[in-house]
Amino acid sequence: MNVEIPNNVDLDHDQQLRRALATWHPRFLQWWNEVGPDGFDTSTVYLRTAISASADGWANYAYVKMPEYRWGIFLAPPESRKVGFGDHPDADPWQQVPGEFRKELRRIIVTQGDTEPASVEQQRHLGKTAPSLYDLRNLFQVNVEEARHLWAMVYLLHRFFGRDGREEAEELLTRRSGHRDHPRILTAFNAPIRDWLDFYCFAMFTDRDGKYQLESLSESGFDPLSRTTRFMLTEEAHHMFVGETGLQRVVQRTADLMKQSGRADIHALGGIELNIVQKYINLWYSESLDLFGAEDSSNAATYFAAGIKGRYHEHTANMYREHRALEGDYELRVPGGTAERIPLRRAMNAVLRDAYIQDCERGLARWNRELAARGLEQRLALPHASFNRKVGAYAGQSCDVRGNILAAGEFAARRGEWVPTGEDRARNAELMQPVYEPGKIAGWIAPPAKGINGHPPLDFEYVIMS
Ligand code: BYC
Repeated sequence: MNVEIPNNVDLDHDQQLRRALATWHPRFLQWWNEVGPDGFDTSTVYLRTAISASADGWANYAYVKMPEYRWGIFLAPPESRKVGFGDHPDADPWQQVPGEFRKELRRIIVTQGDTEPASVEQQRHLGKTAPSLYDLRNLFQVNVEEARHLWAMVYLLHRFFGRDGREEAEELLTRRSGHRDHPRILTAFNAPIRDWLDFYCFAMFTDRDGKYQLESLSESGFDPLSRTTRFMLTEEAHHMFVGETGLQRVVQRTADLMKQSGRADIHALGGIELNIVQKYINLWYSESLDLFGAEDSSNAATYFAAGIKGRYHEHTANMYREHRALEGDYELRVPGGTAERIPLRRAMNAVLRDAYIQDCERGLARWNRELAARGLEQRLALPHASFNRKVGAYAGQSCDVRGNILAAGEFAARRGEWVPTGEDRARNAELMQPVYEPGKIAGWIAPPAKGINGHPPLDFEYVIMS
């Protein structure tokens, strides 16, 4: 195995891939140094590194300086399967890119790849305000793994797309989140992540879009894409855990302070008020719904027909009656409009998004249990799917969080009721002072229930500053 780049793609014997990576790898490190986590290059972090794709190989814990992290290339083990859906469900999966789908596959891989470095850029400054060493370490774990996911997509581009793949791999290091002239491809990856509530919401809602997109790509007839994304999903689970439990801990602390004081305005007591938590949820959930694309999408129909991108658990569960999706349609209700019927194949983005919404609702129910357990009446909720949308059937409509259509100008005037204002952010910034001492945690969040890899949740040096 190549010691510098752990892999299970026989890198040592793939001269073409090694040559492509020899140019790209130093450029990647330069990118990491320029826009990766700010200020912690010399710190030692207790990180998990994937060194093989076997059950015991992908979770190796050790102290590592982040720039020395060994980003690797891993594919999940091959499986005996057929394409399984679309126009040619009985075909064998493709080991090379079929010429007729080259453009589509490249576009999907580039779009997926673009989100990974974008998220690292978005989270660049968070280390300076971490509530505990446990949280700081989790942030860095997420960052190095997103960067590894970039490697995974770059592997596909280098290995299967020749010269234009190499050019796309370069571009992935050139675009920048939020940049006016060279932004990242999808909107949510250009939105700033300013504080830790943004981060937990991003990991809960935006990473969860990642889960559903990766799940649908793991069904792909292009076998290397399927195997690459299957391995990425093993890492992705931790990112969503960070988001879901992070928000849960915020809600726990807020609920404790509300119960103790008998009031909702607990900022002066050091907590984040529940209505502010709700606004962050409104913002990141609606941004993340946009990531599924339009409900009625000819691109999605093409991907499905070709066998490039399936539905959630197309193969692995008994979720669908049949796998061609040529019959039936999807009913879309738009506020103020009549129900629209979309032929099923064109509605694949909406079908995937519905599975995602159900998953998000599960998270909400979990946080609400924290409120109920303390005898509080308030509840958190997901906004209506029409709220704050810029992509798809709801784009261009102004709706409130319940889906009521607003008069012209009303959305702009009342925006601050629903999404964080500058004042809300300033109040969070007051609370979010860094806590870097083992055994300690900031006052606005409850301690984690468990530590990492059997270590104590707080009383452990997850990051050693230097
Ligand atoms: N922003 O038919 P439409 C993750 C464009 S997250 C800007 O509606 P389609 C992660 C679209 O490109 C998962 N533009 O959409 C999470 C198209 O442009 P053209 C990332 C958008 O193509 C956290 C036009 O609008 N993975 O991994 O069916 C941390 C009409 O397109 C947006 C993927 O997304 C938008 N939101 O579906 C780290 C998987 N939405 O053709 C990582 C790969 C649409 O008119 N991507 N447009 O120029 C795809 O499968 C699809 O491209 C999409 C959109 C699901 C994104």
